Amino acid sequence: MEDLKIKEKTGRLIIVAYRLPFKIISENDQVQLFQNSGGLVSAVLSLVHEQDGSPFNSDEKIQWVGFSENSPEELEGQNLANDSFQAHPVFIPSDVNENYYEGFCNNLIWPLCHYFPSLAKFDDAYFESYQIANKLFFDKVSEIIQPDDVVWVQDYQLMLLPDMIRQKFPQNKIGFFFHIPFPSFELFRMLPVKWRKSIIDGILGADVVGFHTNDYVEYFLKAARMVSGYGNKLHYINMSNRIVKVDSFPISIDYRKFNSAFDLPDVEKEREQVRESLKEKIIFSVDRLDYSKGILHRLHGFQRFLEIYPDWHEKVSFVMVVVPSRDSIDQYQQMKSDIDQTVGRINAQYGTINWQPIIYQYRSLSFDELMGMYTASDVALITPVRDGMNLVCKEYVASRKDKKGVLILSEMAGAAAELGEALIINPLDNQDIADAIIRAFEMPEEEQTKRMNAMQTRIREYDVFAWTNDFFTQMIMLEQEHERLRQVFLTNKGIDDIRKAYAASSNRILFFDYDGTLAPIVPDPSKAIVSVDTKKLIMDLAKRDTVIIISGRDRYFLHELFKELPVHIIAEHGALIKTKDSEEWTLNESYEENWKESIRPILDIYAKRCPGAFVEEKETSLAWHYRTAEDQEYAIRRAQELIWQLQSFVQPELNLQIIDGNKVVEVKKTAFNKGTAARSFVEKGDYDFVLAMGDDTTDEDMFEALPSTAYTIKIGDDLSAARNHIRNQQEVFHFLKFMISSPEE
Ligand code: GDG
Repeated sequence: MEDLKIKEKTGRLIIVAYRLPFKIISENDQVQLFQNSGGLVSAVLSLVHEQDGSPFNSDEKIQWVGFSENSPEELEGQNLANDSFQAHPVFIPSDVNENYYEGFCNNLIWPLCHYFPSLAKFDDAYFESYQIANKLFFDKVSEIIQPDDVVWVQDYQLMLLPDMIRQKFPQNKIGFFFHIPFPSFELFRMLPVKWRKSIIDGILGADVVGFHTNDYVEYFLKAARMVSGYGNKLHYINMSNRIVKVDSFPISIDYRKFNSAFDLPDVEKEREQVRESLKEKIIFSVDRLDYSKGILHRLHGFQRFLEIYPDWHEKVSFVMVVVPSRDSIDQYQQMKSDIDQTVGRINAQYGTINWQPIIYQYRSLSFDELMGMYTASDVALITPVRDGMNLVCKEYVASRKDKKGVLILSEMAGAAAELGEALIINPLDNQDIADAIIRAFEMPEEEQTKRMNAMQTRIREYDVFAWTNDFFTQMIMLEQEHERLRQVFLTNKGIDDIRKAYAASSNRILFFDYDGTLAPIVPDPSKAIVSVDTKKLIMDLAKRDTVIIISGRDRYFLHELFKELPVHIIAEHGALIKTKDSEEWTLNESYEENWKESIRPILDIYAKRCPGAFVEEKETSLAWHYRTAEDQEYAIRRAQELIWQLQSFVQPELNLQIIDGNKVVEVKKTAFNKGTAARSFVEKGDYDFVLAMGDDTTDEDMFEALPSTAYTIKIGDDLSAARNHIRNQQEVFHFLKFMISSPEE
């Protein structure tokens, strides 16, 4: 792990989140900061101060940029700091904040991301304010940022910020974490075109983008592809001059804090009080007032339980705490009144003089009260209809030092992916909830302990500290990957060194890609013809060296162009090979037929729907070309959809590779590529000089596969595994001409 850390720990950590983690109270011209004890706060504290090998300068305070409800006048001239944090308040005029926070964030993004599109309100003024507010956060970051600082932007209130920072401070490392579900594309596409593009491009300003689960990652990758045309390779998006890592980092809690609180005297007292005053079995739930939390669904499930299990009447208390939140918004007020009525109805229907089935509290609990309830309850009933992660269920599990109690958890919570030993329910299914309650009540203690143990181990091992560490480790690894792929343009000295090495060697092998390397990229692929001069140069080279033309083109095209030259030809990305002394083409032995008929119809449909695009059937691959499409923007979108469909629906056992090429989507067998083909040539001879030049993504296989002593040269400035870059195709000729000229010395 140590070698993954940043060498010079000079940077500070800047957190940007909607809220500052303090209450700022000003009295008699003096301000005091009251720090919240949220998970993120303790996690970042430990990251900077406590752990060995922290990537940050531990002498520096953590800089926290966030909205302040105080006025600038109130805070003027005050140093807003405590031992660990330096606060940087952002002041947002109330009219802007209303359209930004209550409007765009809570009336649009929140319902859309929680699959309540009918509650989403679309208003131009919302987006305008969202842009203005993100810019206000940016202005504050600009004021304080220093060259080595790492910025970590939090959540859906600040989706435009990473790119704003990237544009002005390209060298700083930026992370972004999204705390709520990222929705499927069907929902995301409901956002107006301009808004959704700003959001995707905004988030992709970060180096590492984190979500809670793999599903959210997948949905985001699809949105990035469909909205902005950015393809991904596994978890990476290549933005040409940098890579973005998009991955899941399931947020967690401070396990030890919750586990050890079990023995705190005040918690014990709370627990005993609860136990004494309530019935034999206690069910507990706590959440903010929100339609995503499934509060009404929970009540309906509990009602079903009471209905079908009368034996349990008067033996169970359901303590339901709802914490006030956003209750200035109409929908929340309406929901609050629905909850009040439903609780009243159930209590009236089933309650007796001695028994109130639901004890409903609309308030927040102190930490001790919360812990008292967690540790006194037989069941935690957590039923969100959608929840990014849900920390309450993790806290419940962690707090059970006695290893008793049963967690009933909705399958729609991100946490369900990690907590498989909970009783997993569908919150929309009342019967499912009722069945789970009875199962929990009847569960033997040994089984409770077994399940708790398994879940506790998982949460203990991946607690909130591991979460932050994981995120920053990915940032550091990405930096190393960038270092590896960094563009190093050949200098005059570099070119001269290659010339000298060329002159000093006697057995040389040279690989040249065709389109974009030997020939320019032109709109009509059939007109991409190598110039007479370049051809003559290749002839000169081929007289003394082993020269290989390595291309995705078909064999007929390449043969026609190079037939009179003594060169080897590799066609169709390594599938077909013709050596210079032979007239025969040999098919790569790994090639298998009979996969095309299942793929061709898909490509044909996409070609029919996109005027100007066409399907080319090569011997060993199928290609969907869109360079000739009439409407390029439309064709790019279609190409991305096609890639997505092929990736999602093509069975893995077909072993097909989908290549997002230059205005072409190509499908071929995975068993071979330019890398395997090039290596087979190099291994056959004892070469003392190896050179490979290419511009395309498929040339990366070749750069990766050749020995580390090879001179690998990428045409253009996209990130590449090649050792060096030259700027454009025109320079290839001059470079080669110079390489073979004799050194002066
Ligand atoms: C968002 C996402 C994601 C609640 N009531 C009291 C109280 N709490 C504390 C809990 C817990 C936190 O608030 C709630 O966290 P959740 O994760 O359950 O839910 P959201 O607020 O919606 O959070 C969510 C999270 O961000 C993190 O990424 O998991 O999916 O929606 O820590 O303990 N604490 C006290 N008294 C209360 O009355 N002391």
